[in-house]
Amino acid sequence: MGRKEFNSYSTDWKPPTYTVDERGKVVDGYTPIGRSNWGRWGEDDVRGTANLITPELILRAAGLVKRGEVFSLGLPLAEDTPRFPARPPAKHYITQSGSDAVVGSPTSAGDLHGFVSNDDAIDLPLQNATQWDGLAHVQTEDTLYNGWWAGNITAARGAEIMGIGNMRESFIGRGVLLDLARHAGVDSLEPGFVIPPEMLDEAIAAQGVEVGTGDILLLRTGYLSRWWSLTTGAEKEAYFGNGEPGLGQGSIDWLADHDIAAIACDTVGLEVLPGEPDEVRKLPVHQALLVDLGLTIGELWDLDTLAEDCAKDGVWEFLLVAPPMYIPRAVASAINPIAIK
Ligand code: UVW
Repeated sequence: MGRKEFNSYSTDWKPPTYTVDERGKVVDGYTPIGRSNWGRWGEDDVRGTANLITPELILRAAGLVKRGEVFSLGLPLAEDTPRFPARPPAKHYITQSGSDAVVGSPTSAGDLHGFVSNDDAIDLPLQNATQWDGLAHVQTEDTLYNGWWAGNITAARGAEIMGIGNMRESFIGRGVLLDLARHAGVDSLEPGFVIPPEMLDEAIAAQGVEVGTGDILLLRTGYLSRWWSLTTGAEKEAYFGNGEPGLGQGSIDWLADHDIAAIACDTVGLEVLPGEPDEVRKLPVHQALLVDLGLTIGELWDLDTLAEDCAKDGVWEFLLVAPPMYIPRAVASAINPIAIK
């Protein structure tokens, strides 16, 4: 970057050497450094591994519903909900209140005068609370998944390419939960703990479940359940600021090998924080999954109640219904994922 802070510049900055073609794709620029799904679903693809969920897989996932038991995996969209401290909390407010009518103030205009209703709104950072991070969330060397240029996303016009709205019919399929905290015999994996790929295999074997093509994989670390035991605001800020357990670079090939459609977890960032000492780039799991593999990431999913139920009946697979909101040019979406057993 040329700019460091106000009125201060780095002499290390170099202008880009790549060019951009007429479709908005980078030419002679970044290409994935490891496993890659670029081109797998065509040059124009903007959905990545969401393409793996076929109608046949959705039908099969629907067959997993045996008891009609429904689990909401979404955190409340409220000011005190767990969130990354650098992002402001959700702010919900009433825009029109029927209470005003009680004291005689009209709440509706024109023909509707006399009709009394309550309206509301919410200010919500889309990377907060339970969310999908869409494929436009992260760029590597000015490049997004499948070689799209980062210049397609601007503050003025949003994500003109690869907005989360492309996924509005996605992420309905077979969900598989791996309860890594339970498998390790702890309430919560420790901040900074790197989940090794062998641990994923061990949990799969211990739970007697399989993970394969088109699945939506959910990882429970126990991180959120510990958060609920904190009482003061300062404790909560410190908790989120002091790292979290998560995937390391060693799991990237595992995820690519298992050909999953999406991955979600109960932490803020899915990957281990602080990062590993030998990391090849910043937040390497984000860059590998979102940019190189086109694999959508879910964060801050509330998996505790579902995990309790799965431990009780020994069934760790279910129908998962988790499409993002249809916000055409957004890069992420808050969601209320639903698991049905
Ligand atoms: C972190 O905040 C670490 O990740 P994300 O931007 O995906 O929420």
